[in-house]
Amino acid sequence: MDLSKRKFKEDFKKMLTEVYSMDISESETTEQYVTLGNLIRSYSSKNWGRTNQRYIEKKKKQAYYFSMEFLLGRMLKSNLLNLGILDTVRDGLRDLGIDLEEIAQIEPDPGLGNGGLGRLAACFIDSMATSEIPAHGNGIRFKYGLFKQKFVNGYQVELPENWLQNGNVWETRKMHAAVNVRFYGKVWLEQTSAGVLEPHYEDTQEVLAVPYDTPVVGFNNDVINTLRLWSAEVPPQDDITDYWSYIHQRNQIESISEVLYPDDSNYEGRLLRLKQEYFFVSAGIQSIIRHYKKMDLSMNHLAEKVAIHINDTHPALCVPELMRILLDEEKMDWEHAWNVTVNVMSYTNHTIMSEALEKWPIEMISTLLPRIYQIICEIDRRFTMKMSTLFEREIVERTRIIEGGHVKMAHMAIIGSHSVNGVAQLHTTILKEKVLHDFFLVYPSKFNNKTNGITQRRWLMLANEPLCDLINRKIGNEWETTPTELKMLKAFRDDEKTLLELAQIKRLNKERFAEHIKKTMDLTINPDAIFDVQIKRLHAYKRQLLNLLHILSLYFQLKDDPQADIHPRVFIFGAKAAPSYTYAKQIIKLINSVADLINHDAAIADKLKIVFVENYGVSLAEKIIPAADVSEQISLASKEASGTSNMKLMLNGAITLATLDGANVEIRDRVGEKNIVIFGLREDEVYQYYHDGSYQSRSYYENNPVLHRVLNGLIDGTIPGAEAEGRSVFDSLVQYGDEYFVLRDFEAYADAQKHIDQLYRDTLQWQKMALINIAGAGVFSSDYTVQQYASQIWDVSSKVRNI
Ligand code: T68
Repeated sequence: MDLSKRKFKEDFKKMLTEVYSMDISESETTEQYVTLGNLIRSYSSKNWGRTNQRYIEKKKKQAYYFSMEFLLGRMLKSNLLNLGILDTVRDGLRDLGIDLEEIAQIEPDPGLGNGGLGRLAACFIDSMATSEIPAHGNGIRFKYGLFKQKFVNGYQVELPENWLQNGNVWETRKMHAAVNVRFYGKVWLEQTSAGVLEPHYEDTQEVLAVPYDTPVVGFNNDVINTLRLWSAEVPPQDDITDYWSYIHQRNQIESISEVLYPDDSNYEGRLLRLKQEYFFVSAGIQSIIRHYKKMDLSMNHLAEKVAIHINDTHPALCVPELMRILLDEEKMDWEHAWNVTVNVMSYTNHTIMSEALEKWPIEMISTLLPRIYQIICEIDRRFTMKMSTLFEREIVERTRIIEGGHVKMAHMAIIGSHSVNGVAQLHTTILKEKVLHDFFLVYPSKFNNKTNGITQRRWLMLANEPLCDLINRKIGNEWETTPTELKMLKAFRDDEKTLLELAQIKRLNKERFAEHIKKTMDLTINPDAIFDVQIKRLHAYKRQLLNLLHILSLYFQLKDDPQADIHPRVFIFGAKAAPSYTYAKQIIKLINSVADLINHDAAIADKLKIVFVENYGVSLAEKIIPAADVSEQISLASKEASGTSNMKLMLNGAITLATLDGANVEIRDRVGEKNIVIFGLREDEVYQYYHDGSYQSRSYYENNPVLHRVLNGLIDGTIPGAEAEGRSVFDSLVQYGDEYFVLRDFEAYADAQKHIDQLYRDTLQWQKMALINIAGAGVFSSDYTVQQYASQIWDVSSKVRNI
């Protein structure tokens, strides 16, 4: 948008007076933040309305991304950037004596997601608006986001994340668009005079779903899409007969949108979770149908105007819910309704971990959602009937929805969708060949890959302005809208001046991060050290333990030989563990105890430091990633569906140290083997071990002296304060089979780390690798990813930019 600095300053002062009756000298940061937020909203409101109007007038097909999680991060600067007024506003505020950075820090970081899956949804909505794709987000307005993590004596403690406490400037409550969602009760079908079956309900519980809309601003293109998040409320009642039972009922209803479940990979079979899933699915679909009806088109054509995306299985009830509406409310016959539903729906799988696969007990679904359960039974009946004529009985039994007393959500999503995708090439291959092989036999053409992506706006333009400026000076700014243009940087791969500038910027970012750590943790870290970063949820398969065992081996090496030739390192961790995941919490405690030991050992001094940041989330990631030299992507091959921090770190010039897992494989293909450090078991070797059952972790403990010493260190009192955790981890690795092959990969990992140490010593060589990584990161822009979803899955228009 066009905005002069003069106009901005006037508007800002006027808004401050309107909202708070204050002038600038009286105002504090909080008021300035709210004022600026309101001003941005007023600037965008016209284009928000216009975008919607355009979609309606042109009867555009629209896509709806249904996701339990949207891990948005702060929105102030991202909105300013996308509106094209970041610099004007920063300058204008400076004139008024206000620091934009300070205001930006006031914004709570809406943590409405656990990790990669939720953050992906946030990158996607940003990219959809930017790519001019008529597509919106649909989710839950959780009152409490992912818990706030504190360390007490090195243990993770969870505190509620009350992000809405001081209001939310970005959202608008849309009472007129509220809908009713029905739970419980009895249902029976009666034939009408016209001969159709009509459901009748008794004793149901009605929940009012109230939408809160947030604008999703496209980058420099006047497009503003919508993120619609639903809140659960009690429907208005004019006769409250029993006050206390009303209060009880209200609490029960409001609890539906109260808190995000903090389990990122373990399925939580709780009733409240099932309620959450149906709640936002039903509300979202009802609202889409309401909108569609305004176009006055037959329901048979729904799939020409609407695409619904099921992000993981959490919204899989979309399938029976749309069927319910088409059958019961629109009076369509089964075949037509099913045909429409399958054409509307598409599904993304994000994991191969079996413990994450949702399956709900029949008892629970049939009690909570009796009509939905009837429909699921009928989908299952028709599926098994049809497939029995085409495939062996075992395949049908293994693929059906209802089995062993449970409703399998992934099966429902696959059967009810026309597209099923994995999130990286390797992941999709594993789905087709292993995890979902039966379904691949049944529906080969449904399967496709869409490798994840990240938005370069948040993860480079906002997080790393110095690097961004350098890139613009070297190659211009076309990459901002066509990220593959970053490849132009390769022309500077041997240009010493550029490489030294790159080194200088990294150094500056490391200094800034070191200052932050000094301030927040009172820990001094040396910017000349290698900043080695592992930031992701704490999970055994991600193998933070492998990292820790290697750190211990360096520690012992330095204790034996203080002169050992090891380049100084700062190992940076950021990770939350699911509150019920005991083993992950033990690993956190162990890392913190090792940090205590090493960071306070005067003999080690600056050579090794461990920084485990508390409460890792989007805002901290924005600080850590630009300062990273090494990107740890060390999951057991086959287990990490894609990973996305790998892409963010590479874009910021970190060198990837990785197994060939998830999108690491594609990163290697992009940058070439010389510009990444790969180690460890390959996916086929892992499967071979599963097949022949020959892995004996104990033999690695017994035969590798370094590993022997390190593992003994866990149980011989070397690490004060973590005796129980050390023992538990030791046992899991040595006694109980080492499920994720940590000991098997240790030696290869230690060698790879040595290689990193050597490479880092040659600054020019290292920066050349960094430059090639930045230059190769463009393909991993989520702009491209969503453009592929738009054209290959949703069949909606987009502005495609030269993939
Ligand atoms: C992640 N999954 C994958 N799940 O682990 C990661 N799960 O490889 C991938 O890059 C990313 O998705 C995006 O595709 C998750 O983040 C969850 O957070 C989650 C949340 C609730 C229940 C299950």
